[in-house]
Amino acid sequence: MLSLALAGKPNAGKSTFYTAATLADVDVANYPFTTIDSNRGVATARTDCPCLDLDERCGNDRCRDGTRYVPIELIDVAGLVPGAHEGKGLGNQFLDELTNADAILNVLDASGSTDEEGEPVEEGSHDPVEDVEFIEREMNLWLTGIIDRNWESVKRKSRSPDFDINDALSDLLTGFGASTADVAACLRSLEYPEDPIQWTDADREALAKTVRSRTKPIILVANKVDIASEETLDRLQEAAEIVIPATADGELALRRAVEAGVVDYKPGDVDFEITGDISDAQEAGLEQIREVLTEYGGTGVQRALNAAVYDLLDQITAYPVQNETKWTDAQGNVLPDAFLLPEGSTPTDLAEAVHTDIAEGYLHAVNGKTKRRISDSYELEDGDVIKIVSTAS
Ligand SMILES: Nc1nc2c(ncn2[C@@H]2O[C@H](COP(=O)(O)OP(=O)(O)O)[C@@H](O)[C@H]2O)c(=O)[nH]1
Ligand SMILES: [Mg+2]
Repeated sequence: MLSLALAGKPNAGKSTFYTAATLADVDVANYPFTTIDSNRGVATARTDCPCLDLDERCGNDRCRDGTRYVPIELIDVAGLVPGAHEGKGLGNQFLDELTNADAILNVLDASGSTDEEGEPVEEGSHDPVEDVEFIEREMNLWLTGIIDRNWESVKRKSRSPDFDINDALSDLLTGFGASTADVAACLRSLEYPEDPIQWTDADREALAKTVRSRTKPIILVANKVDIASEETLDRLQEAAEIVIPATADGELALRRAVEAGVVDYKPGDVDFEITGDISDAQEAGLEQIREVLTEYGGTGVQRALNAAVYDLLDQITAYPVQNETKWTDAQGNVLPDAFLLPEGSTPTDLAEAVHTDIAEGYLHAVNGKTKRRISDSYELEDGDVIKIVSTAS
């Protein structure tokens, strides 16, 4: 399952974001690792369900009236402080937690009410733009440290006649979540001395940066927009490529209100409806949240998850079915599963994601929308409904 990590300074709102994003997940029991520890849970990406093309909605647990929620893993990494790569704070432990992540949501306090160490200060007295690069810098330094500490062993290996720099570095970097293909791509983009003995600190640092940005891309979540100044937000928007204004607190309040049955709201909606009896104070609180939603087109929590999944990681959603006409599985469930796959994935990649047995017995695939057989090299499109014909199914 795709994995996103929330990183940032203490008090930026990571845990609030995490709680909101993982609350009211209908199907958590099906995902055993949701209970591995308290800071790893199931959140979702939001997309249009293909059942919108059918006469009736599919009725899947994760489909709400044609809005489909696809499970992803979310990790709440405890707060990082500057110097974490040297073990400051609880540094290394937390950087290790980032290892499993496919992408990082850098949550920062856009209101400037926490200083560089994450200590509360008077609102607006810290410039959050200074926090933008900090996660990236700590991760780069941390990875550089790992490469530096292991360079002796790379040099030793290089004396062997069948030495291959790509293999040696892949061994070193798998722990960071970098595949052999990732390492090869990074090396192609760099200029470096043939002989590891001649590598300089700058060469190793450049390698670390490239590997980090390829395997742990980052988007910025400008949290606490409800109390942030517009001027700061404008500057934040310019400081990074993808910046999502958000109110984690607002999302949490809405999801709790939904749980209590007093509000009608789907995560990612740009508005909500009050449907139950609430106190004047509660209503005033919700109306304040509505103002933020109206201004920013939602609370930003779902938008941040979606931006990471679909924009940063370039995923598509594909729906495997057994019956290409009814879009059902063997039990008659309509659109039972949704899989996130990287853009450019093929029917065989989908088969692999469903089950290795299905992949091994793969014969061909049928596009559920056109009912036509598709080639093995067909590039899946977002929202495709695919029947995989396999000796194993
Ligand atoms: N005003 C405002 N406060 C928020 C928002 N999100 C979180 N907070 C508050 O910020 C504080 C720190 O939040 P927490 O999630 O514990 O931060 P963490 O240390 O990054 O996990 C708490 O008091 C939250 O209620 C938000 O969107 N707006
Ligand atoms: Mg926390």
